[in-house]
Amino acid sequence: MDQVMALVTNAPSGGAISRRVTITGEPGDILLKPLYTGICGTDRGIIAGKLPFAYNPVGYDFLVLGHESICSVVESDVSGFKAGDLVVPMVRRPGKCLNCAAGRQDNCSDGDKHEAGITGKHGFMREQFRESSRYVVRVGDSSLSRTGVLTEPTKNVMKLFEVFSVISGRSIYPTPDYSFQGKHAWIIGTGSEGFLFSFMAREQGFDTFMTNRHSVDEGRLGIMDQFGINFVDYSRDFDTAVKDIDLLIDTSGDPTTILRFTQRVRQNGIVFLFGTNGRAPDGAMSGVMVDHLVEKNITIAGSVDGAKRHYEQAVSYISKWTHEHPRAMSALITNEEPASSVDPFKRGNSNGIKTIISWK
Ligand code: DN4
Ligand code: BGC
Ligand code: ZN
Ligand code: ZN
Repeated sequence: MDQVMALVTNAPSGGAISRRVTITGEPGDILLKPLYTGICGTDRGIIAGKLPFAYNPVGYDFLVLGHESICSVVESDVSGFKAGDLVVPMVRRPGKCLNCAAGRQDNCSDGDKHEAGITGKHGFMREQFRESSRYVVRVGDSSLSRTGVLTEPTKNVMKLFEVFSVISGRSIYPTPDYSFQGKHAWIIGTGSEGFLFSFMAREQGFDTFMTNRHSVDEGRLGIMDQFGINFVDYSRDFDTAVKDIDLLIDTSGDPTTILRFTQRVRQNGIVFLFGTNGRAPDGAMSGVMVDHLVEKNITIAGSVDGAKRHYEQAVSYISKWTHEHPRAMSALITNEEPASSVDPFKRGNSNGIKTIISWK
């Protein structure tokens, strides 16, 4: 393949530069061009040199960044895809374990998979790239050429809620109509994943609360309002406001905060750990907390990544939400930057929700 412009790092040392690269021999029956790529905490961790598990592909002294994208097909050697189609490439490529062989590399049993833009496979932040159509998800709704970039982060949400349905099926939630109406979902953190989890909790019928240790800006409150989500600044109002949690989803990765909210989870409740922050201070679990978990049948579960069907479900929900709440979905994307600049990686995420890079 010819030289293309790309945003690259040197993993795991870090850094980010825009440069021309030549990448040869990548398998693929379909040629893609990104329209937009998204930046998440994983990308920021890699360029800061804080993710020791990131590594360059074999034979390269760099790694093309990016695992969130919405792409357009440039040319296809397979039936079912044609130039101009919108698609989202998946992050993970399978290793050799049984889960990977079954298409469930999201549940890889030995860690021997690769992740685009993270571990040993070049990512999507480049002018064009070849991809195997097996790892490409169709986006049939042409109005998703921008918000479709949220498909990858949303597939994590779809998988977590599938695991939720497995765990919650062990008992009957005490609603007379066997729904989740009147049940309480709490989501810790107000970043993009926190919003996407909250949107899905609303879809399931939960009374939904987003929470952080500080107040949030009008933009965030406006999005919550459109989806019917409540917000609690728990630094001001923990004792009276935080109670009767049936589903707790953490996107902060902070052990002390997770344990504090877990105290407020009631019988048959489920706690999902999703956020990761290896630098967070330790949190100690008390004997009282152990009793609380045991006596109330509370489950704590971790969830990472998602399978192809979760990407497909994510496309359907992004489409639904984009049509029902166009302003809120557009407002989730707070920053759009040109592909020529690596500044957005360095800037952090303090003011914005989701930063995307335009390749158009
Ligand atoms: P993000 O935009 O950094 O959101 C994290 C949120 O947590 C921010 O709103 C933080 O607030 C908030 N937060 C931090 N500490 C606390 C605390 N003590 N109490 C309450 N809120 C707190 O990241 P994201 O939304 O893109 O992703 C969320 C997390 O999921 C990250 O840790 C990712 O590494 C992880 N992740 C996991 C997977 C997977 O398992 C996939 C993608 C991301 P503030 O400090 O910004 O105000 O598959
Ligand atoms: C991606 C996941 C990936 C994880 C690895 C996340 O940002 O959404 O698909 O498995 O990073 O840490
Ligand atoms: Zn990510
Ligand atoms: Zn595997």
